[in-house]
Amino acid sequence: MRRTYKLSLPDGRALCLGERTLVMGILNVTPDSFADGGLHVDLGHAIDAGLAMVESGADIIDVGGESTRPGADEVPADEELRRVLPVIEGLARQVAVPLSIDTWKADVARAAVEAGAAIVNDISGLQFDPGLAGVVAWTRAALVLMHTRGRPAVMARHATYGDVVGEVAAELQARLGAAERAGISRDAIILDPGIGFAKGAEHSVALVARLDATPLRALGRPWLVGPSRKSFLRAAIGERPAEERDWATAAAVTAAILHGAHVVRVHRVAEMVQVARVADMIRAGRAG
Ligand code: PMM
Repeated sequence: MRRTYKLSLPDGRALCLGERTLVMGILNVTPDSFADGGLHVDLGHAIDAGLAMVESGADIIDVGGESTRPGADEVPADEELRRVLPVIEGLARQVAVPLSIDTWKADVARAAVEAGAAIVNDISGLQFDPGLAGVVAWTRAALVLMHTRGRPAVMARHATYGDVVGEVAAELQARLGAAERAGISRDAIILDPGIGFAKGAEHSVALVARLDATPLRALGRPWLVGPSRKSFLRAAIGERPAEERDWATAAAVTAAILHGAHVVRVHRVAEMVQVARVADMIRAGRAG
């Protein structure tokens, strides 16, 4: 059995993690994200895409206004807010599922939570902006604490590990400690191994394959895994554009669930909801 967790959200709701896998739909409102760049830059289009994800069975919508693809440039907070806030405000009025804000910036997180986001999805693991932890603690938002090393522009050069599972576990343990010292409740935190972030393909593969290994399991928190359309998939399927990696994503999502992921972050929600339901069924070992 996968461990179950109850995650309290700032609006009094709670997310149940572990009974079935939750599907987080990716809504990037950036002109340059690597996997769906430019798709949702228009406001009406972005909100419609979010509504369609909910219709397709998304449990969480993750709104992001800065690309984190390897080597990407940083976006100033005011530009990031200009992109994400109208989308969060619009969706918060129309959908019941929790919204998350994919940002590492304190100012963006604060405004997004005030506008209706319930989860702060921080790819930096509270490392890039010293103000972010305080915002999460103060707003009582849930937090996705992801493993990475260095900013996206330079992270590739930090992808050196002796024991990737042990090192990622130790570094996440340190980030958990920092979060708690800043006043964030441990019960509000979801961990993420950071697929593709300061990782070579072999590291991403090892983390999915060994998500249930003792050092990671011992951290005692639920897991979000984000393999969708990522470049490590090319190690198995060869060079293909990101939009042609959805079957490969389905395999990685299945593997992540069988190894204990509680939440999967994906582009193709309708398809991956089906994938998650079948993987959950097989994991449970009984039909239905
Ligand atoms: N990957 C990306 C962006 N945000 N957040 C979390 N928690 N985990 C991830 O793996 C992750 C993320 C990059 O992918 P995208 O450009 O397709 O959103």
